[in-house]
Amino acid sequence: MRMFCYQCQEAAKGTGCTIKGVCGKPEEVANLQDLMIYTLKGISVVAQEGAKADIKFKKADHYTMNGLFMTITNANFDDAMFIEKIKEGLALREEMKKELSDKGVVLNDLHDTATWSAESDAAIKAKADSVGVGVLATENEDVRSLRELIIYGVKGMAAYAEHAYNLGKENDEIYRFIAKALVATLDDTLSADELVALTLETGKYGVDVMALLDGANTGAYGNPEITEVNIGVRNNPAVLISGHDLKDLEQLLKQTQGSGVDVYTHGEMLPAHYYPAFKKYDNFVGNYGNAWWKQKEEFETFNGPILFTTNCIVPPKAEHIERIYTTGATGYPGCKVIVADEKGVKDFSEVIEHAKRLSAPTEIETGKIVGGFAHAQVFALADKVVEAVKSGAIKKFFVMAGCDGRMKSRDYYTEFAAKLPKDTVILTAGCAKYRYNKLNLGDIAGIPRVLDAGQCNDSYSLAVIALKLKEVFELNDINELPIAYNIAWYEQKAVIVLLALLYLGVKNIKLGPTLPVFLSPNVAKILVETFGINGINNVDEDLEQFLG
Ligand code: SF4
Ligand code: SF3
Repeated sequence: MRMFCYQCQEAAKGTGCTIKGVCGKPEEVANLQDLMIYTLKGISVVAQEGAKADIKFKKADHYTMNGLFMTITNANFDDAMFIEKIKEGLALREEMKKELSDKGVVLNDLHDTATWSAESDAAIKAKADSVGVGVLATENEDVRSLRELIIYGVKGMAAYAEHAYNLGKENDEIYRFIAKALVATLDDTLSADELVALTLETGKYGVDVMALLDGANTGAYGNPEITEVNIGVRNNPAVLISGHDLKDLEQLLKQTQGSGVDVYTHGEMLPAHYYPAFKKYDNFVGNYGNAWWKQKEEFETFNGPILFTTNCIVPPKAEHIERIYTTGATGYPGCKVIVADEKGVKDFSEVIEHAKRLSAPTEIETGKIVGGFAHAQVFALADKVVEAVKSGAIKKFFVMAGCDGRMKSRDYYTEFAAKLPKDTVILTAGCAKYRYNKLNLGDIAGIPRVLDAGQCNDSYSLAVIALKLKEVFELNDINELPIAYNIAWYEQKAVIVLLALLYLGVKNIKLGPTLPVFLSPNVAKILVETFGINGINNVDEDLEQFLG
């Protein structure tokens, strides 16, 4: 087997990608991503030794966060970037070891992750391809399953931590946990029960990181508010910005002011329109297109340059590469990378000048979509919502947060939303919303039937809303609320969102369109028995089960 990856919902044949990723990730990149994780484990081993002696390595915290983020599905396909990053990691690890030994800390019997070295790019590639680095190095399938579940959780955690960090917000406890979790995945003495406990603890830090990011986003840009977002176009050249990083968007908007270049959002950047701080930019026109997987066609008609701030990148057509720019953790061979200076400032002038040489976007749809129902906005409507529940006008809420993806089986979510009774409301977040946010499902006493809280991390808002309703209705258990969970997942941010919901005590979540293949039968059994997690069936039967 040349590669093995089973971290996302599209893993080949329901077992794992072994020749090339369904996502387009080639074998070399898959193996380098494994080595990236391997390197991060080694750095965490050394960082843990430091922590015992009260010595902190801030640089390692940030390096680990970014390295994890780079390995998320569809974030980075650039083998050269991984090689450079791994070299940087090896140098950092040795620097950390030297500092520890200078301070009298004795480092004995370190794991291979913390001792291996490579003198050349070829040696790094050889190490990446070697047995013992990747997922299958753990032979027991249950231990492997739990270890990977934890690793995918911390990947999602790292992504959210990095967005918060970009806005100047950090939480050292999250970094400590990430290091602890990575080291735990090397520990052969841990029992399955201990790994299950660590999985739940991952969920706890998942809640913390989403709260941190929520505070960072709302602190910088205000609380999301009800907003109509234009989905049509204007006649100016434009930049399309995709991904999840609001700081990148802010810098782009500032730099495009007065340039004659418009800015549109794509995919997960749509919720940026809900923040008050971005409303002052009169060139921030609207959202172009749909979820990530439709980007090939949509980039064709957009005509202008595209800036990726995070996942999800689909390997572009060759003729689009020269107008695709990446930044942050993202990368794709041949695409230009915009790097921040030491103060975090990014110069997007090249992207803006590029836009001026190209045509305005071609219109693919017209109209508006409504969103902005994060916790503060919903609390502002609390009286109305509570009244609608008490009067029976709203019978049930359906949390349908998560990811979208290209599989045909995801039509389920469109059909499910369309068939929901008229006295139900969908609470959504993440790119899953594109499956039903243009269906015009109407409203209940002025409350739209699709309430979009924002990006996938804003699932935190949905949890805050649920906890608030529990308080208002004086219930003992979050599961007594008239809220059902039918969540769609694709990549590792959805894993941390799921673990966070489990940590908060949410039971009976339906997870689809398929259950993660990285859950071994025994681990899946634990999740089913302890939390009632179950897969989707067909829409009619599932509706019956939810409403019956
Ligand atoms: Fe396959 Fe998903 Fe891994 Fe890509 S990220 S290689 S599609 S399992
Ligand atoms: Fe979507 Fe990639 Fe997960 Fe942030 S953009 S939710 S899939």
